[in-house]
Amino acid sequence: MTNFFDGIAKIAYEGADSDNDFAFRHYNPDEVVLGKRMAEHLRFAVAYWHSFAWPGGDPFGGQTFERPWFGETMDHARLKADVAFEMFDILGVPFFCFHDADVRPEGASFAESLRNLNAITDHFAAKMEQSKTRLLWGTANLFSHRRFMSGAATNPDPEVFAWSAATVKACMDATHRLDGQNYVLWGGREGYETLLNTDLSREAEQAGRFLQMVVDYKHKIGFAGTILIEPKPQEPSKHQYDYDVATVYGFLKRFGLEGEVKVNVEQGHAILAGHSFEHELALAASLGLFGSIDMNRNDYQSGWDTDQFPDNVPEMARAYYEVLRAGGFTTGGTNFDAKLRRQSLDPADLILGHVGAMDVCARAFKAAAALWQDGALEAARAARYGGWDEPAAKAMLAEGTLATISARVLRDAINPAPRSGRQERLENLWNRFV
Ligand code: XUL
Ligand code: CO
Repeated sequence: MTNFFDGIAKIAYEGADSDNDFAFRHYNPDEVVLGKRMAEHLRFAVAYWHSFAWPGGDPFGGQTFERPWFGETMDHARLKADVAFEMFDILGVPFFCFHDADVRPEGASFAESLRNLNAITDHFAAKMEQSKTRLLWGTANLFSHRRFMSGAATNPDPEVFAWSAATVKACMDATHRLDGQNYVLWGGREGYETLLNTDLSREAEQAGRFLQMVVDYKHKIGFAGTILIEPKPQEPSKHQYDYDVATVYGFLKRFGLEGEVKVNVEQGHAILAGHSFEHELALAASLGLFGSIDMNRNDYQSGWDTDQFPDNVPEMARAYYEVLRAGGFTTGGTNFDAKLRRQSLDPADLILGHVGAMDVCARAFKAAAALWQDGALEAARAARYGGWDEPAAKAMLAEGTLATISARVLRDAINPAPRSGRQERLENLWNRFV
């Protein structure tokens, strides 16, 4: 025991009327909803980087957090892991996620960094034998170190491409070793700052080739998890190539990878791209790309990636309704890619940020599940498209031409009568559940 969370006991479900800060009011992992335990529907994950590696800086000031594991030695890294697994246990979270750079000190050479990563992977493996927490996904940090300032796979320097490929191999090996459910690629620096120095065609070819290598390696080592791309439109780069779900789909099609790679959709990134979270989720599902979610919001006023814990039940309910329509998570889950506010110094803040987020998600999920079970919304949607079940409509779609359709419009004197979209009625229905 490290005693970092001194005196904080395991969080239990106490029901909506509890006045205990350190209790769940809505997240009851064992409650069965739609035939499955809530824990299995929601599949919560803690993000190692924000909770244990982020020092509390912002563009105007540095570190505010003081943690006994801040330091660049393996002893620090092991202490950090010990505290992390203590928090996973207090929260009862089934999963965690990490980047290489969150968990090990950077070495003086690639070989030393690799040795450090492998040693921490061993440490994680030993801890996971005593813990119920599993790995939702691993990933490589190809954006913080200055070597990646002009991109990783899309860098003009082939040596950075090589370094990035070797890094992703190491992170995939660690993820595979720890039986990760997914492997994520977020290309924070895969984009450009100015077109004046950028060759878009080359950079796209490099990114496509890189992803093909990732998919080949997955099959070579027999990694059974899902490869996920996490779209984001900008920040840190001015323009990022994985802008949104639609852009990622076009990229995957171009390189023949649409059957191999899915998406990890983040709430805050969806908003930065000018979409809603539910739009990105619905589109991912309709394109066969839905994989996992990062459930962290941005501040709607400041307009940048503030990575806050979710606090808005109606918004999260829209998201979980789309998750249910997509058939729920398979390898994916709900990762809190969220950090505390930099004034939230206390160990208790770290616990309470997650407790609140898990409760908001559970409450939203239950509302979405009740509406899904009720079926009225899906019935209304199906009725709206009911005309397409008629034989003539089916034939038109299957074998019609402009000429045959035109002949039928004239012959049958077709004259469509506009019908209400019933939006207000459906909004009222929605609000009866949320
Ligand atoms: C950055 C972001 C990352 C990815 C993993 O905005 O969301 O933390 O989730 O690299
Ligand atoms: Co994210």
